[in-house]
Amino acid sequence: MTLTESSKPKTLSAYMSDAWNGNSRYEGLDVVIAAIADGAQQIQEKVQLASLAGVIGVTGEINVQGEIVQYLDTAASDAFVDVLSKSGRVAAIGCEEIEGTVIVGDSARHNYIVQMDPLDGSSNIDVAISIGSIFGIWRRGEGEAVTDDSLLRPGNEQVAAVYVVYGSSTVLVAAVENSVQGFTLEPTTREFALTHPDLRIPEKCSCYSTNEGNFKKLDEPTQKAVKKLRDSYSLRYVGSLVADFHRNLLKGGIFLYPGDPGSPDGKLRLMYEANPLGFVAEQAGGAVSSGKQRILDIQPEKLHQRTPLIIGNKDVVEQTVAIINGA
Ligand code: AFP
Repeated sequence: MTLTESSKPKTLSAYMSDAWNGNSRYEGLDVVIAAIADGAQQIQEKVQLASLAGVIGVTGEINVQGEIVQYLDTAASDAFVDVLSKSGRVAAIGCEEIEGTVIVGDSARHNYIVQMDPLDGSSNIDVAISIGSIFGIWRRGEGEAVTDDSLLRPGNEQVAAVYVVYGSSTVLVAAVENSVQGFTLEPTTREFALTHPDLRIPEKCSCYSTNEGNFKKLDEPTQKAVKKLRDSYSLRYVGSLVADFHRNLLKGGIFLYPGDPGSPDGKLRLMYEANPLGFVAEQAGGAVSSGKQRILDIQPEKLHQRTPLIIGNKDVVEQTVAIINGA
């Protein structure tokens, strides 16, 4: 099938320019998201090569499974720090792979703060399963000093969130207030094209996603909540948060990684997993909770802090949280 000029989907850059041009709230945001799209293309190529690395030994450095994972984690972190720094719009970056704050610049143009998980689900790399990258984006206050603490902002102050899934296709989802748009990488033009406009989580929840292997560790009310989900929905669990979340956003579903008495804060990270995906979920009509409160209202204390995460269809998240709290 040949697409005529008029039937071609909008590119990411055309979309951003049409949607945000002249809106001071999003001044320079297109540059930040274009940088993320650029980094994502670099990582997508490396992820595809990684599947070959174990078999044909692409380089001496990346011929063992663990080393491929480590190599790609570092490569993704370096690539995104590089493109975001060069964008000229980012003042500071927080990253799963980096202990402290990466301070980039403090001119008036450096008006965004970004928190990222550059390669989510990396233990799935060498088995050819979808993985991804996640970004939360905050505005830096006018004239605000850029310090190590610049990253400690609650999720409810995010102005945008982006994630990328490297799967059977490469998809970039970008959310701002009341708007979630999905773009697919077109391999011949190397452009992201608007394929999933105005995403809303479907009314009907069709599946639940959780690590069932952890069931015995859960406290009794959380076990009750999981049992209720088992009785109501199909189980779908990839083990890459970004891939599980993306499927649930498109098809309806709930993901939960609760805490347990041994690890009350669960496994997932507040700043670059729960907050950005929570922002996307809410803009798409869904909900996000730690089991105690809305994720986006948590005041962060540490860059790499963990949180239990319950995210997806609003009614099912609310029902699950109620059961966890003794209903
Ligand atoms: P890896 O990056 O170590 O693969 O962890 C992925 C992850 O942070 C998240 O993407 C998954 O949802 C979750 O962990 C899976 O954790 P379990 O393996 O404990 O189910």
